[in-house]
Amino acid sequence: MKHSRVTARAHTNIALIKYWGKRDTTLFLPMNSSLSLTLDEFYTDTTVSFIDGDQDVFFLNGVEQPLEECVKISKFIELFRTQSSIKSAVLVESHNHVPTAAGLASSASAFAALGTALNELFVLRMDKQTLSTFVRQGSGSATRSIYGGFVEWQMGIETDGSDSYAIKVDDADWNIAMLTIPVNTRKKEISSREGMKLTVETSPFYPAWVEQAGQDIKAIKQAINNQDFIALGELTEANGMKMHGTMLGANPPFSYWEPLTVKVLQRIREIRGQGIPCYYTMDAGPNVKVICQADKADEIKKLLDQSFPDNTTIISGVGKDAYLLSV
Ligand code: 2P0
Repeated sequence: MKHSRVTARAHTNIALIKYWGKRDTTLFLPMNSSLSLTLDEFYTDTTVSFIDGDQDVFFLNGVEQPLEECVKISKFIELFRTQSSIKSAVLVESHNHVPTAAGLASSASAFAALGTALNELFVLRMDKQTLSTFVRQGSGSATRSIYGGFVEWQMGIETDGSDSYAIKVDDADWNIAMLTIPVNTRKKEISSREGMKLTVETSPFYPAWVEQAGQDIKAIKQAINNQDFIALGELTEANGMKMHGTMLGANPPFSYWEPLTVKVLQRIREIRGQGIPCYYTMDAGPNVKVICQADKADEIKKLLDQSFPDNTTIISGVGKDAYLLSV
């Protein structure tokens, strides 16, 4: 049945083994496989509907977006239109549900929600794995937001991207939580897309990153299989730091770190030293995420809020698969 209006929700995800670098910038094919945790606290709701005319229209949080944003979205919608007999223009209305100033507004939940909604609107009914290959072409990290829990984005080896998709590794229903410590929520100067490109092209550390990421993903899947939280945390922390190390080797060198980032990392190591397991990771920005056991999350948040009262820590549980809210 053809629907005239569809709404979908997708949650954001934080990589424990990072995606950093593309082998194909058009198809968004990564240089390495990555693995993430989907978070229930941060998500995007997107409504799509057919409209008259030949121009797609895009509203984000109630504000009509400028042409360059619409062009990106239109390119993505085109992937679905070409698969369907329906050729209509689409109105996209997206709402990001991210706690104020958390700095986590994410292309991952955005493209996963939009793709999930378009899959239904254009009556394509692709399975989740296939949908993840479409969503990937909006933003790489969105591939993983199709599923909840621990999710692997398998890099694949084909040149057409058909085997570069997400799979669910585990429901992460064994006492897992993640904390976010917002350090600075300004828009970053170097986008992750530019940052990873510069790193691939100029950092002599990059080949070592690819090799290490390959080893880390095998080891973390073993840790998840064993429900070994300590191994999971240690691998997460080490992998994130290796990714940030590649950027210092780029030409010109760059870093997303700020002075407060270093203080937060130090404090987390201290808390761990007191016997509470917790491990940090960072993405293309100065904010810190901490993986911990869910029953310790309140205690760690209390300690962090005491040390950083202006940077309130946000606790998140495990998010579920992207889904249709209404059709
Ligand atoms: C990740 N990041 O695995 C890594 C770690 C940031 C650091 O995926 O160019 O917005 O749209 O594919 O997905 C952020 O990069 O980049 C990202 P594109 P994306 O989560």
